[in-house]
Formats: sequence, structure tokens, C-alpha cells
Amino acid sequence: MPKNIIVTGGCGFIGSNFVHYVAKNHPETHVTVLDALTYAGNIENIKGLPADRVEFVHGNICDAELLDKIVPGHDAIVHYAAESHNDNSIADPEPFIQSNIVGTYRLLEAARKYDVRYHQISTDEVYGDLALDDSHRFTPESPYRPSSPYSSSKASADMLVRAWHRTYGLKTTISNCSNNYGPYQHVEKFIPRQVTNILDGIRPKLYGNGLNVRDWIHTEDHSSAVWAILTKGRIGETYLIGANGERNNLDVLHDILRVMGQPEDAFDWVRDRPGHDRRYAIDPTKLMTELGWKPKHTDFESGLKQTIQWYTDNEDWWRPAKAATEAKYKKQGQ
Ligand code: NAD
Ligand code: TDX
Repeated sequence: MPKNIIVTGGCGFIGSNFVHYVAKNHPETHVTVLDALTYAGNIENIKGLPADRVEFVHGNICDAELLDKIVPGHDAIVHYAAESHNDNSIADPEPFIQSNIVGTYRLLEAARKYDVRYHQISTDEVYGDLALDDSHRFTPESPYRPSSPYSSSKASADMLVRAWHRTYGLKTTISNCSNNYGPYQHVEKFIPRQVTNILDGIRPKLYGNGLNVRDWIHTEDHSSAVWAILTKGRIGETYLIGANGERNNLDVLHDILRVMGQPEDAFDWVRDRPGHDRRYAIDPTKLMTELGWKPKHTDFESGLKQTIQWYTDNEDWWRPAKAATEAKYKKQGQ
């Protein structure tokens, strides 16, 4: 059991859900959250957690001197911090290169220097996309074929992790997860954007023809899978995390509209995302059979309802980011 872990990006959406998960389920583990609090980071996400078990360090993963100060004494790094939004990466790739590639490199070097176990949080997007009628899903053997500046920066980071394992013997694992939903997700992302639009009296916006498929997983299931890999995964291996949640965007939007009491057609079609990946689909067999992991949230509609309720109850949390996010989308014609 790791006693003392660093969670980078622990004030973002998935990282903060993981910190909550560890604080609740593994009280023997101390968490140091390292986060730069970019536009996507929010200290409120980890508010109220026990101060003797969750410590916050404000800083950048690219800062090697800071890493020299905080990494020694920890037994694992779980690396969530990243620029995470595809549309932003298309508008301006630079921060993606810095945080996702250079940041991963700095962390790997610190892990090597202080002999610390390292887990890389990655995405199914490194595998590119599938045709809608393809009977295959992504497996750990699928070739890397990223499409966007975001996914290619994540793919580059994964390659560095593999090289640091093979060349230096660093104790690494990688997980590639599908699309997460749940509380604390930034309002730029698909589900929170549409829910908060409806709460604000703005019509939801659907890209292209709405038939792109994403493989949805509740963020708590992502956390339990990462914990399983961190504690029981085989060193040097890659595990794919998914919960059989394939759905197209139009269906998800229809679900949201129905739950929120809106007519089925109360949304706008907007400009498609350039290079928009058609479909993601994860085969989680390795994770399930090797590590005995199972998702808890298998009913998407009920998870979605809880998520909608969370945004309805937590306007104070999302309100500060809403206007600027929509202004950015408006400029992009989306
Ligand atoms: P997010 O944008 O909500 O949060 C990212 C966090 O990282 C923020 O708190 C931000 O302040 C921090 N951060 C960014 N750059 C940093 C830097 N240079 N130094 C320190 N902190 C920095 O992202 P998310 O959606 O929670 O994604 C977290 C991780 O999970 C990412 O690595 C992403 O690629 C991966 N992932 C996300 C999904 C998804 O559906 N959102 C799916 C699979 C994998
Ligand atoms: O307003 C919108 N309308 C719309 O139709 C937005 C914001 C998105 N979309 C579409 C684009 C995608 O097909 O919805 C789908 C989901 O979009 P995002 O929430 O931007 O997610 P995606 O691009 O699929 O990437 C997400 O999952 C994989 C995360 O943001 C990544 O960090 C993760 O790696």
C-alpha cells in the first residue's frame, strides 16, 4: 500500500475526484496535491478534506527545483495534471506541449532521481478513432494514432513513460481511460456545458451531425481503477479503463434535455470540431480479468441524473467560469 503519494492535477476534475476517493477509502494513505491552479484548477474541489491526510502544494509540474523539494519522501506519483480540452488545443497548442510533454518529462526525471513509483493518467484518444460500424474496440495492443494537438501531446507523454521504464527501469504503469462524467467537471466539457446552458436559459450546442460516439465512465469508477492499477498493476504495463458506456452525442443530449424537462429539439447545431474523432470504444478485459476491477456506476442515466443534480445544486462552483467559457466558444463559432 502506498503511504505517501503525490497527485498532480489534484484540483482538476478527475484528479480531485481521485483525491476524494483516496481520502474516503484509503485513510492510511497521505496525499500531496501538486497543482498550478490553471483556469481548469479549483482549490474548492478539495475543500473540506482532512488536513492531516491531504496537503496542497501550489506549483507547476515543469518546475524541476520544486520537484526536488517535494518528491523525496513520497512513494508514488499519480500524474493527472494536464491541459485537457481538445478545442483549446486546436485554438492554441503551446500550453499542451509545455504541460503535457515537458511536464511529464520533468516528473519522470524526478521519479527516476528519487526512485519513486510512477503512474501515468492517459486517455483513449491516443488510439485515434474508430468507424461507427467497426466491431473492434481499443485494446492495449492498438497502435497509437492520435488526431488532435491534445491527444498527440498525451501520446507523446505516454511514449516518454514507456521509454523511462525500458531504459532506466523506472517503475511505471499507464492507464488510458475513456470519457469521464461526474461532479467538478469544467463547464467547457460536453455534459457540464449543456447542463449549465440549460440552467442559464441558453440552448445546448451540438457539433457536426451529433453522431460521434464517446464511451462514458463515471469518474468514481475511473478512480477505483487507478487505485487498483497503482496497488496491484504489473510494472511496465498499460491498462485500458472503460465501462461499456458507448453513446452518441445526440443521445446524451436527448437524455439531458429529457431529465431537465426540455423539448427534444431545444438545441442548436454548431460548427464541427476540426479533425473531430468519430468514435472511441474501450475493451477493459485486461483490467477486469487481471486486477478484478468492476465499475460501480453501470446505469448511465442514473449517473447522469446525479451529475445534473450536482450542477443544479452547485451554481456557486461553476458560475465564475461560465461567461468566459461561452465567450470563447462564441468566438470559435461553437
Ligand atoms: P482538468 O483540465 O479538469 O484538470 C487539470 C488539472 O491539472 C487542473 O487542476 C490544472 O490546474 C492542473 N494543471 C494543468 N497544467 C498544470 C501544470 N503545468 N502544473 C501543475 N498543474 C497543472 O482535466 P481532467 O479532465 O480532470 O483530466 C485529468 C487527466 O485525465 C488528464 O491527464 C487527462 O488527459 C486525463 N483524462 C481525462 C479524461 C476526461 O474525460 N476528462 C479521460 C481520460 C483521461
Ligand atoms: O459543446 C459541445 N458540443 C459537442 O457536440 C462540446 C464541448 C463537445 N461536443 C462533442 C465533442 C465530442 O464528440 O461532445 C463530445 C465530447 O466532447 P468533450 O467533452 O470536449 O470531450 P472529448 O473531446 O471527447 O475529450 C474528453 O475525453 C477524453 C476529455 O476532454 C479529454 O481530456 C479526454 O482525454
